Amino acid sequence: MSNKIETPVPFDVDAIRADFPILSQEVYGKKLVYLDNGASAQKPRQVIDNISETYEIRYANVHRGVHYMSQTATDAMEAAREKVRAFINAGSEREVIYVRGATEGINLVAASWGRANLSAGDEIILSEMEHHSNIVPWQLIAQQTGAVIKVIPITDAGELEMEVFKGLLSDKTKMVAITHVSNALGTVVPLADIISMSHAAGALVLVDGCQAVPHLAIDMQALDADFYVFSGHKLYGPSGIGVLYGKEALLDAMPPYQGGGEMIDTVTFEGSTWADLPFKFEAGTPNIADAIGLGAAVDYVSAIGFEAIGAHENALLAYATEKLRAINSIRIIGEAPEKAAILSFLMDGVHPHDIGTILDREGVAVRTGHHCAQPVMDRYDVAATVRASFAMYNTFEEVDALAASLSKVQEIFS
Ligand code: C6P
Repeated sequence: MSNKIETPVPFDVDAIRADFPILSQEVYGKKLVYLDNGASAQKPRQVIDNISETYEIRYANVHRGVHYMSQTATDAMEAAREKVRAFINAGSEREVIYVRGATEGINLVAASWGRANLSAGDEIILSEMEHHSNIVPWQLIAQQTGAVIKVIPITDAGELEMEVFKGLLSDKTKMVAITHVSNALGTVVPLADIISMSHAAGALVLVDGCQAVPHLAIDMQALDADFYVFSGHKLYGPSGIGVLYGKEALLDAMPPYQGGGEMIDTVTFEGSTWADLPFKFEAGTPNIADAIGLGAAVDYVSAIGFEAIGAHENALLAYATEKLRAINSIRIIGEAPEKAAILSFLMDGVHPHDIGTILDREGVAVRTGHHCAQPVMDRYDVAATVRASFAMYNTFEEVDALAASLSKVQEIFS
């Protein structure tokens, strides 16, 4: 058992676990140890109930009907938007666009802002630690506009080479698109510096906040990012719903991304005019129940608070790092001083997929592979890693279970 590390603030992890029905399951006759939260987090009863309640008592299409049920659903969806606004401290609900997830949010900005603002020779700066979702949409728009992509390299420890970044910035730089927390390494990037340096060079900044929002408090007005995206499903909310935050003046000036119902003001065959924000970017019937469910997830996380969540997860990460370092065949990939809840590693002579399969039989769910971050794998000259990613409901005993299962893998292969 653990040589007891404690979360340094009062934190009732058992009470939290009791909210998540799936966590009490057994797999292959073993207690489920769910350490794949970076891929998707489990849902508390409060979110699950909220989604079924929507279909039971407040469901109809939104923003269209004069009837009671449509107005009730519309009110609930817009109340959830206000919860999200408060959660990220955006200045206005007009800056909170519902999208399918981070991927769609980045595609929206790359396509809409990019088509209107990029031309041949303009530069987009990305980093070597980006998820494919924050690479490919920029490659697509670069191909269409003749813009050029530049890449910030990373150090052996998994930090951004900030001096190189400084050198890459110029009056050609139009966009810096950067992750807040790396999904493959866990690195928390120095966002405040990146944003102020980019703005000083006249560039905009899009932040991929997918792996940050479940772990860190974020404040759009303090951060001053131009765009920020995240997915609901990593924040204990439903899948199929996410958020694009954008500064109002920028969103106002951008052309629509998709056309259809909801996003128009008037339509004739001669031409159409657009609805106001945020609806200009929400074409078609939205994901109503999941948008409302995202509001329930935001309520859930906010009630616990990031001080407590961060303290617990950081203690788990420190404990897990120490435990894995003690297994001599393990090499941790990503050892930046600022990390959030993610531990990627390799074991000498054992393929990550074999590790993942053996761990699975022990009830321990981890992700193995390139984590949709192939440039990170190339940087460390590996094909794949094993990744344990923690959530607020994980325990020190679960870290012990991970370490014990890894010792078993080592024995099997030695
Ligand atoms: N990363 C992981 O296991 P979507 O699929 O749109 O909800 O999120 C995409 C995405 C974008 N940026 C980062 C930093 C991410 O981590 C992810 C999703 C998952 O790491 C699934 S590949």
